[in-house]
Amino acid sequence: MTDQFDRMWSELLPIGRNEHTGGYRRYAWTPEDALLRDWFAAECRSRRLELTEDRLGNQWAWWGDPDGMPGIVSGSHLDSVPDGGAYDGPLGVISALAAVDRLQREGFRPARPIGVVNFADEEGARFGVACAGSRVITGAMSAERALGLTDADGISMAEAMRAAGRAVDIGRDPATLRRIAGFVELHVEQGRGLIDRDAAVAVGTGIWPHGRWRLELPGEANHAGTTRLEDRRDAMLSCAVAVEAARQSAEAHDCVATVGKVRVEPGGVNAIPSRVVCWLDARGPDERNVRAAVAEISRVVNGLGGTVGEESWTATTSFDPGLTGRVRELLGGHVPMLGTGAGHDAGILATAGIPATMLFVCNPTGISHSPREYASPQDCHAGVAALTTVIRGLTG
Ligand code: HGY
Ligand code: MN
Ligand code: MN
Ligand code: MN
Repeated sequence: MTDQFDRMWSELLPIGRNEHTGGYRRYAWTPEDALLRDWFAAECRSRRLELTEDRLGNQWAWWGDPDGMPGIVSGSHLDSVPDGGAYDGPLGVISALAAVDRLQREGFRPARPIGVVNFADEEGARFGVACAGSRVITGAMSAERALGLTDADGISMAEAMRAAGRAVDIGRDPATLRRIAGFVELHVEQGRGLIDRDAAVAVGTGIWPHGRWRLELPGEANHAGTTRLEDRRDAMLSCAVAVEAARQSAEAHDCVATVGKVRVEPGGVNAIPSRVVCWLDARGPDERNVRAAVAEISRVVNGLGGTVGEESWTATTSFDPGLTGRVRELLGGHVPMLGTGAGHDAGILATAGIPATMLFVCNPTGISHSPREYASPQDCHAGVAALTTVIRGLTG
């Protein structure tokens, strides 16, 4: 193997891994994140890539000077969802580094800079908003809002970054975007798109519109044993009604809705819930349908005396047709094209007008955001070979 994929993979595997479930807990600005960042920095230094970190903690490593001429960037993220899989994010970062290995070993001399990026906080598992790193550098979210996001313990992103030794600067740093002529993110496929096709790699066409909403359901704290049913105002029952409404509206509007995170107050086994906060994730091929479904769910929540707050929204993303077509051509013109319901930093960059596209690597389980997520070594290496071909073609 003319790259160090297997070594990098084996080094990353244990970081943040839960030995019992096999899943990962790699949240932004935690000790696990610090290990991952240090690992990435050492890998970049060993390849003589010029490493910089921007004010939201996105790590950029450059082969060549992007201030002389904007470059082609690849990479992804190293953070995870709670008990997430091993491939979601890290496969894209390691594949980009392995592609650099292959190009450096063949004596390739790029005509434009090549960048590798580790985006900060892509999953939003700790602070609640996905793709925080790419949203801030593209202006999709203000640095003030991002740095003010708090985790379940009330710690803000700014405090967490300071605790991780970062000087928190909310000033503008427009330089980052100017350095990117194109972005190609390799990612494990998070659905069944490639399973039914005899292909290891697909090219991305775009990302469904998707958003996150915070639902608050009120109730009245009371004793679980002495309060008659007719006297109860149980916030958890309201939450259950809201979740069922989400399922029905999603079905009625050809989209998907998930409530995967719930906070019950006061949280005692023998205390009737006085308040439930939960987060709705809704997505689908058609924006109007997603909006209609969320509007219906909101009416149910409001009818229960609750509130609905939009936390993030990403409109339909179509990857740059020129770049996508060129990538497909470089791969021989016949690899499958796939849209996805999963959000990615490539989608945030594309929304900001940066030419971006994706490569997906087959996941035979069709499962992601789970320890069961998987990609075979053969398909992972096919992904590196494809990414190497693409980067060589775009920078030669
Ligand atoms: O939520 C998503 O679709 C992505 O994994 N952040
Ligand atoms: Mn993910
Ligand atoms: Mn991801
Ligand atoms: Mn309707």
